[in-house]
Amino acid sequence: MKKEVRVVCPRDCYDTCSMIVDIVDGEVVGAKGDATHPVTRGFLCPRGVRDVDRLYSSDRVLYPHVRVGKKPKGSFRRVSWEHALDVVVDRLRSVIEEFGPRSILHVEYAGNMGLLTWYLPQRLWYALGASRTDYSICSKSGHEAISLHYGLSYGVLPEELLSMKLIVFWGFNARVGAPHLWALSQEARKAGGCLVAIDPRKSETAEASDLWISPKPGSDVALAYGVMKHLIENNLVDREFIEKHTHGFDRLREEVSRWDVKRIEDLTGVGWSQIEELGNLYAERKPSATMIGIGLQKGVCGAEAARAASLIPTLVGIHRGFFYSNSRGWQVDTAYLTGESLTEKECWTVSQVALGKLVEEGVFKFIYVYNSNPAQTLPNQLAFRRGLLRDDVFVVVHDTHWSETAKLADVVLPAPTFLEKEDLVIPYSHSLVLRSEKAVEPLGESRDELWVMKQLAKRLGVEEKWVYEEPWAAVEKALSNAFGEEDFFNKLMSGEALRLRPKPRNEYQTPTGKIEFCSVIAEARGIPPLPKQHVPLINKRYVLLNTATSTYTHTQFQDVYGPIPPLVYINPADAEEEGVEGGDEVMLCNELGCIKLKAVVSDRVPKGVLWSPRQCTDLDGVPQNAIIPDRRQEIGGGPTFNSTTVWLKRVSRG
Ligand SMILES: Nc1nc2c(c(=O)[nH]1)N[C@H]1C(S)=C(S)[C@@H](COP(=O)(O)OP(=O)(O)OC[C@H]3O[C@@H](n4cnc5c(=O)[nH]c(N)nc54)[C@H](O)[C@@H]3O)O[C@H]1N2
Ligand SMILES: Nc1nc2c(c(=O)[nH]1)N[C@H]1C(S)=C(S)[C@@H](COP(=O)(O)OP(=O)(O)OC[C@H]3O[C@@H](n4cnc5c(=O)[nH]c(N)nc54)[C@H](O)[C@@H]3O)O[C@H]1N2
Ligand code: SF4
Ligand SMILES: [Mo]
Repeated sequence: MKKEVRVVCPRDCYDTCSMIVDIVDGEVVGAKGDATHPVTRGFLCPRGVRDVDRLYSSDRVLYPHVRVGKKPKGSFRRVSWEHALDVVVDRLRSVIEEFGPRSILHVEYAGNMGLLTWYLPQRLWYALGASRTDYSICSKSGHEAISLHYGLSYGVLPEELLSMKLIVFWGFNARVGAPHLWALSQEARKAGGCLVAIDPRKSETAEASDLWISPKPGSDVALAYGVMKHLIENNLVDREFIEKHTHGFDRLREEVSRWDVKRIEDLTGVGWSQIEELGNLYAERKPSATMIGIGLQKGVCGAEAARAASLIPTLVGIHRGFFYSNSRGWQVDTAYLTGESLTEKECWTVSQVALGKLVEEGVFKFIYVYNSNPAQTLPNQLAFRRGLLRDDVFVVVHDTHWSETAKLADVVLPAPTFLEKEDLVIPYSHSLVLRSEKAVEPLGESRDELWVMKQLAKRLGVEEKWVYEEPWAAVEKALSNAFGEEDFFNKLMSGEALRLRPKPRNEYQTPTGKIEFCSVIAEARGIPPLPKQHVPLINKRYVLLNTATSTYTHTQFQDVYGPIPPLVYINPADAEEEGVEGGDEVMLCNELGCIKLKAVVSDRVPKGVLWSPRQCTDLDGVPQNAIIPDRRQEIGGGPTFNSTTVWLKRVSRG
């Protein structure tokens, strides 16, 4: 028997596609993009089309397992759910008794962005008063930086790209990371729009854009000031708009006047004529969209770059003429879903970026991980792993697959993938929400996150009623303001696609109610009120950029496409200086250690810059994140992956 089921791809991805999944005799045989969805437009990325292989992959965790023997050696033994839950609950009880709930840490992220998978299952941990992370690993710094000037960080909606005359991808490799936003921008281009990419390396997006600007890594604030200087000093700004909707223009003008052309050119490595060209495009081509990449803000000066870029469209008179992520523009009560606003207990929040050291020190005695693979994705990775391997630290992982973290755990629990459960996903770019149906029954003995949470809660005797709330009732409450429609819930349940109600584009949640070039809140907090250029990175060492590739979502899909290639790209001039040829094995080293990769000599990276697929494992099995420092940004505490500096040494001829 054949049927089609509509599922929403819940991966941490800008596009949140609607998928049509083909099922024959109860088995998924394929998936295609929903042609009726205005952003999915009938196609899926290389990951989406192979989700069926990930569903039936031999890497699936299908049964509960407990470790036999000491970590890191030892093996896993399949056990019943009863037994696994008893083991977990016994340990939870004894840890709470001896060390208190603060020594329990739950670590989760966006492996599946579904409300029933990611958010609601946290209620148990909030009821216990366990510790949590600050979710700083990805986009937080950029959100907070842009919010300093705009109140909230929401902006352009993807479908508006179709009518843009100019689209600037700023540290945003959309062709790889957001293929549907990229496809929409291609339509804009066909209609006469111009595409610009600002990226130190010739990314897939840069090579397919009309103009590629290649600043030195971490110099984007200087570049943005250059563009603003050109606009202000040549009277290309929208005076009336500035007068009416902004605060602090004089301070910006003063700052800009301190930036001379030579200093900008030196810092950025970009010629003034190219900066003028970009400025003129902004002045002439309206409307425009400045697409600020999450990648842009993952550096020491990342949040500063994001806020600087966001100010340019304001100068030319566009309300929120940028896109970063619209997640903070929706009215979804996530604190209700997670239980954060329901608990009376104080829950300690620790840095996700700098988690490694705390775990290494044994601060947490019980760590529960789901929906994330931190033993591959967190910086200062070796410290994190040493922590997981401590005798006095008990680690439980609930995952769909045998992730690196699962392999280091004491108990591993099987989770169904998004194809085996129903859910609701709130996108972070577009506004369309539709229920994701269950395509097939859970494989093996996999049980969903809510089931596990309730089992644990019952056994622990947790009394808070909200831990046991009917899931869809909780979702209905959390979304009561999200759509601005009375009957939204029944409509969603019957399969209708609804649009989230975006906040008005010309509303600014700042102290002055205006766009603040000079941020009042920043000033009060002792943060520079205007974007600040930090000292750029280029010195005697290389800067190692590490970003997404099209066949993997972070560490996922290695069971489908093979290991993330352990490669490093090096500019031909640097290769010559270092005596490196393509195929050679090279060491990248810094204070944290070394990783060994295969060299690719390529002018896709400029001199002084290296690039490697992010989160790969090196030729000796060492994770890339072993050499990525856990330095946090001042604004938002975000990561600095793209500010990793290394020296390079050839070890053997390929
Ligand atoms: N295929 C795929 N897509 C994904 C993901 C995935 O794993 N795989 N992950 C999703 C997630 S969680 C995220 S956070 C996003 C990330 O998606 P993006 O925001 O596109 O981020 P990255 O791919 O990290 O980097 C984007 C670009 O920034 C450039 N860059 C690095 N440093 C600088 C700098 O200092 N200045 C400038 N101007 N550019 C710089 C890099 O060279 C890179 O080409 O992608 C999402 N989409
Ligand atoms: N070197 C380097 N490291 C980085 C970055 C970088 O640029 N460079 N980027 C960072 C960024 S932006 C991000 S967002 C993080 C992402 O870091 P992680 O969230 O750790 O990323 P994933 O590897 O996608 O891990 C998701 C896990 O969730 C599991 N999973 C998927 N669906 C489900 C489900 O329905 N239920 C359960 N229980 N589990 C599920 C998957 O099998 C997988 O093991 O990585 C960060 N790490
Ligand atoms: S990973 Fe992103 S682009 Fe790929 S199918 Fe899912 S939502 Fe679409
Ligand atoms: Mo991310």
